[in-house]
Amino acid sequence: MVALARSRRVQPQPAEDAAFEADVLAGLSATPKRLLPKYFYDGVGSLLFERITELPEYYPTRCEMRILRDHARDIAKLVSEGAALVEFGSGSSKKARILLRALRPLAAYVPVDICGEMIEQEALELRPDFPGLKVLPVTADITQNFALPAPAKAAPVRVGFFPGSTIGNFEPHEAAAFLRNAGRILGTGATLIVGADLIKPVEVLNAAYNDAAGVTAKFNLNLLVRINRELGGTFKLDTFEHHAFYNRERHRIEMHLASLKRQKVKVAGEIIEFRAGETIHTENSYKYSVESLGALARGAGWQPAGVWTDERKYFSIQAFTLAV
Ligand code: AVJ
Repeated sequence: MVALARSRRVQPQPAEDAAFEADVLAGLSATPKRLLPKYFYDGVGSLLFERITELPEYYPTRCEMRILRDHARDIAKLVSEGAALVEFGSGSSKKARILLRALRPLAAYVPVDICGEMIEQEALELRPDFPGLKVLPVTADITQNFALPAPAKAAPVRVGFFPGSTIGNFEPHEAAAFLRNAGRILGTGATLIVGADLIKPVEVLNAAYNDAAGVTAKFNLNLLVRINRELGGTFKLDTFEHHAFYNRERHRIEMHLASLKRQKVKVAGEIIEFRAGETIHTENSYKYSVESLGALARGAGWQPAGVWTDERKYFSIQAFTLAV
């Protein structure tokens, strides 16, 4: 379990601060207003997301863990001895642990995450459990280019691991760009193991993003808390409401923060005006089919190499190899 006491304050880099401010101001000045979901994951946001994964309505994490446990041996066959495992957006590394237990000895495990606090802590907890494994965390935005640590570069082959359906946060064209970029980072002979949430009955989807305990609402609203703290924002939390719904045409869950009244809010010295009912679009969570993700990956230079799903076909783990 992730304890609140565990989170330390780490000063964000000035460059990250500047990017956050610029992205927030651009998003709140746009029509319709929007914010990028990657900014959910400050220390508090990462802990709230951990709580989401334990909610009864939120099936993706449990399904993915089940698939990993049931098929770890099969999946491990795609990772040769001495390979480097690079995890994109690793968060708590809970899923990597399952995979790591099934894998042959690796050159290194490289968790990459935007939340430095989280992965440094996870690395500390992982090392004693996997003695002999080089755990080399990289704090980076996975949508940007980043350098791999030397032992991962020197390995004969690199395997990407992108669990959690984080790929669903990207627009389809961005997902394709991400997959192409991952191919560049991982290099010749690479394998990529991706977790993707599947299209399913709308009631199941809507419940997963509108939990009874209100944790998803808190997670969504935490973005405003973060803006208030880091950018001198004046958002009044009780004047915004969590909205989440499945958009059938676009196969995605949309999350919004709706202003309950007409109001003005100050952010980083700028005044942002809201109409009553106007929303900030904070997240898309795209749902795929095995075929639609396969087509996207093929277009980005990857060849389908394996698919595993749970019994209800709620979630999928899909493997690809880099086409030469
Ligand atoms: C981490 C992007 C996979 O889309 O289900 C959970 C984030 N947002 N509840 C998802 C999220 C609201 C999650 N991903």
